[in-house]
Amino acid sequence: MLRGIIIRAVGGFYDVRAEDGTEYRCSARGRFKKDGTAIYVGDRVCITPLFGQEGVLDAVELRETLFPRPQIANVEQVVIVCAPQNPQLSLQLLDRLLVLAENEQLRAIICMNKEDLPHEEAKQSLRNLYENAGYLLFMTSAKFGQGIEELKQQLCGRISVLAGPSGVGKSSLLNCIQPGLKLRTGEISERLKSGRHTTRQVELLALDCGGLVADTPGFNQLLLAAVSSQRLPLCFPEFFSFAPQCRFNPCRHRSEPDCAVKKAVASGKIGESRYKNYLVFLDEVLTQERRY
Ligand SMILES: Nc1nc2c(ncn2[C@@H]2O[C@H](COP(=O)(O)OP(=O)(O)O)[C@@H](O)[C@H]2O)c(=O)[nH]1
Ligand SMILES: [Mg+2]
Ligand SMILES: [Zn+2]
Repeated sequence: MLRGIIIRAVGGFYDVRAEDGTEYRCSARGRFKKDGTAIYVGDRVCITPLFGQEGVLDAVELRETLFPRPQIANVEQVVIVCAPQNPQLSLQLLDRLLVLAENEQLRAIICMNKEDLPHEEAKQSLRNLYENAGYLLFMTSAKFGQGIEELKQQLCGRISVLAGPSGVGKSSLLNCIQPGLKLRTGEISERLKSGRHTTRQVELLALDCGGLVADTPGFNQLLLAAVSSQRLPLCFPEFFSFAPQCRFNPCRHRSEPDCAVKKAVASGKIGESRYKNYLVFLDEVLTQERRY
């Protein structure tokens, strides 16, 4: 018996990377199908090697987390990639991804790629908003190889997923971090793909420094479906130190009197765009809840 992690699912088979680094193509035991056991990329498993690089999946270990989109088990951190331009920086999309990560209690770090493009304004607002909220912020240029080592350090030994809009350079960054991956890059092919609704399989890529990372295709829309209105305020870490001073507990920080979070926004201690996006999301999740 060998322990390993499922890195890919292909046509009813599971590719498992064993602890010694060998990959095995495994079929699942019939009983998994019979008792309807869900098996995801990222699951830790036990396998029995057969001949060559083939094996049988014997057991699936208890899953710690399941990242919703794409579905990957046991992800520890989300690297949210953005760019100062091309595509234009969307703070709302960034906040949305941060909320999704926080809601799953995953570590989130932010990477502004395309540092070679004019970026002073974007960098300043990212610093003010997100370093204040306690997030690690990295500046990179996949084009010129800048900041790659620092970002790589964050990926080594962890299971991560790269998220962010199409065209910001996620695949390019991974190609820099791990030469030899040869991931397809380029906005045009990406757009065509999403236009044709081709689903790309998720895959965990192994890094030489240890650790696994999933590249994700772009998305058009990202709903906060799994987030409740009670949890939403807890997905904004910079609210934590103020919320206990609100008159109401729990407080939605919207129309409640004597709200310490609103006061902190007014005095500039909490970023205005963060708070504005919080209100947008609150509306969204309340509407969702009313529907059910
Ligand atoms: N100027 C600049 N262009 C980049 C950089 N990184 C990626 N690109 C380009 O941006 C486009 C999208 O890159 P890609 O890696 O496919 O983005 P993804 O959709 O996030 O995976 C490609 O044309 C890349 O060559 C960078 O650091 N600077
Ligand atoms: Mg890509
Ligand atoms: Zn409040």
